[in-house]
This record gives sequence, structure tokens and C-alpha cells, in this order.
Amino acid sequence: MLRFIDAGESHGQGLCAVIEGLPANFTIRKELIDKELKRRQTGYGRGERMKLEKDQVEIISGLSDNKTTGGPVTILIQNRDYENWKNRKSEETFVSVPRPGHADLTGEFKYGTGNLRNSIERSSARETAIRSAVGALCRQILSELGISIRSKVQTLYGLNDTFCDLFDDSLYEMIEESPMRVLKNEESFIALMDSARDKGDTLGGWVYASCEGVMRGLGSFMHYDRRMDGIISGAVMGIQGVKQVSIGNPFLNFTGYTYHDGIIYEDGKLTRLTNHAGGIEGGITNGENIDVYCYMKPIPSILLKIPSVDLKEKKNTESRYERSDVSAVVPLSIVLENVLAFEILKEILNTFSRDNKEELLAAIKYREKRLGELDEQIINY
Ligand code: EPS
Repeated sequence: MLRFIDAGESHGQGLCAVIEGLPANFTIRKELIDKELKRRQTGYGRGERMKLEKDQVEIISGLSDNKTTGGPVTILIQNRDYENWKNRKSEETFVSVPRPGHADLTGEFKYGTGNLRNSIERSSARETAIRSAVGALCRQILSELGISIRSKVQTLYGLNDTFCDLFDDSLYEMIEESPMRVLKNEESFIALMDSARDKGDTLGGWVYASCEGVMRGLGSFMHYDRRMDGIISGAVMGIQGVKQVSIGNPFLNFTGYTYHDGIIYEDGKLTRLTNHAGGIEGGITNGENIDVYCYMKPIPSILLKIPSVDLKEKKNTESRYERSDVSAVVPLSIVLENVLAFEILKEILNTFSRDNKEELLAAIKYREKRLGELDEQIINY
């Protein structure tokens, strides 16, 4: 079983994760993890914090000669902003007015530490740095299995970008170069972001990720908690600020006739005419790309005032501003890719539980051979 646990606060010393259950003998390159961390930090709509941080990972266990040993891999990311926070007195960081929409108030209901700062620190989306690093490690293994994951921003507030095939390299190059991770309308997206910032407001939006090369047969309908769509959407909902998840494009209207993806037999293979199901049917991957869309709400740290309460003074007041981003849809796109990488690798290892690379590759090949034979038998069916 592949699992990880992470720890760390937004302005504490750093973030760390221990990843357990990785098969041995896969090469892991630190620079590829750092590259993902950099992708997550860049993009339009970020606030002042990203000018301070230069996220890089330290790997302190579980590798030998850059290869997994099968032991737990421990990774660390330092918070540079810690230097600015470590000597702050508790009166300076004390918070008693919750921001509506943030975890400030619900965290206090639950943990009752008497200082909202404690909930703010751990609930912060800063944690997505370490979660992305975990996924970035996993996607190096996925890449050896022929699986790749790409993403883009699909909407910002009411503004839509065009739909496209993320595995069209020339289009994807344009998305990777765009500070909004969009294909068209980049100027309108930037103008919308600027106008929200000028008004002291924030914006939400949809991002889209697609996973190519995922083998048939991951997940199961045998029990509700083994369904691949449930597993993926649960993990994606676990990203800070995410409020909706869809497997397959949620923006299109269908009837049964137009939705369901016709099955055809072509070039010795079973394939689909379309992929409206987003690569999952009956909770099991069908070999088409896994398409995931998710919506992030507008960030709750806004300059505009929203009614709130001073819990210490016990009186009505207005929400308090905390430095933040205008929108995190661009980093969400990268976080989504990496969260998907972990979940897909986890399900591969649930399906083909093996302790080292060679045995894992052989098990996958065996399944593919059997499915290849199944494809062939259809001719004589
Ligand atoms: C966040 C608030 C901001 C973001 C942060 C998430 O941080 P700060 O409070 O230090 O300005 O920049 O995101 C990150 C630090 C990051 O690495 O993504 C929040 O409240 O969730």
C-alpha cells in the first residue's frame, strides 16, 4: 500500500512528508521535483509570499544512488518566510477575528486553542507545496510506466478558455508558457485578475487535468470505497479551496445518446469514439485519458470587508485582511496534476502490488498481454 503523511505550518520552519510503500529500484531525480515546485510557484495572481519562497526539496531517506530502496522516503521543504516570523511575539500574530470562508472559525470550533492563528497556519494552502513534491516524486515512476499528466486553467470567474487536447504538444507548449495557463484570451484573464486585485477582491475558477497512458482496470465497483472516481475526487476535494470535482467535462450538456462513449474495434484494439466518461466507467479505468475538472472558490482573504465577529471582544465587526493571492487557480492546476499522480500510482500499486520495479513492470505487462488477447478474441466473437 502506498501512503504518505505530511506535516508543517505555513510560517513554521518548513514542511515535510514521509512516503511509504514505494517499490525499490526506481530512479528519482531531485531536480525534477524542484521543477514541479517551481511550476507551482509561478503564474499570475500570486501575492507577495511567492517572491520570498524558492521552494526546493531535500531528500533525507529512502534513496540509494538516486534509486528507491523500498524504504520510506522523507522529503523536506524549508519555509524562507520563517526567518521573518520566528521572532514575532505571540501578541503580534494573535488572531481573534475569523475570515468567513477560511478555516479560522471551524478550526477554533474543533481545536479550541484560543488563537485562530493555529488553524490558519496548518490549514494554509502552503501545504500544497509538500503535497506537490510527493506527487512529483510519484510521477517520475508513472513516467517509467508510460503515464503522463497535463493541465490548464479552464475558467476564471465567468471567463472561459477554449477546450483543447492537452496532449497536442504545440498547444500545450503555449499553455505552459502562459502565466494564466490558458490557450486563448490570456489578456482578458489577466485584466480580470488585475481588476479583482484593484477592487480588493479575489476570484475562483475551474482547472482541467488529463492523465494519458493509464492502464485499464484500476479501481473497482466491488465496493464503494474502491471506485477510482471516488478515490480521485476525494483526493482532489482535499486540496484547499476546492469545492467541486468532475470526472469528465462538466460544462457540456448531454442526453444518454450523446454522452455515452461508443465502443469500436480498430487496429486490433478496443477504443472509444469519445471520452465523455473521463476514462472511468463503473469505478474502473477504461484505458482512455482520465479527465478531471475541479473548481476552486475565491480565496477568503480579501481586502473588501465581510461581516465577522471578534471572538475575544465578543462583538460584531468586519473581516480582517491577511496577505494572500488574488486567485490560486494557476497553482491549483499544478497541484492537481501532482495530487493525481499520487492517487494513480497508489491505485497501480493496489492493483499490481509489487516490491520492486522489475516485478511491477512484469505484472503490468502480464495484464496488458491478457487484455491484448481479449482484444484479439473479439475478432472471432
Ligand atoms: C495562503 C496564504 C498565502 C499564500 C499561501 C497560502 O500565504 P501568506 O499568508 O504567507 O501570504 O501565499 O500559499 C503559499 C505560501 C504557497 O506556497 O502556495 C493561505 O492562507 O492558504
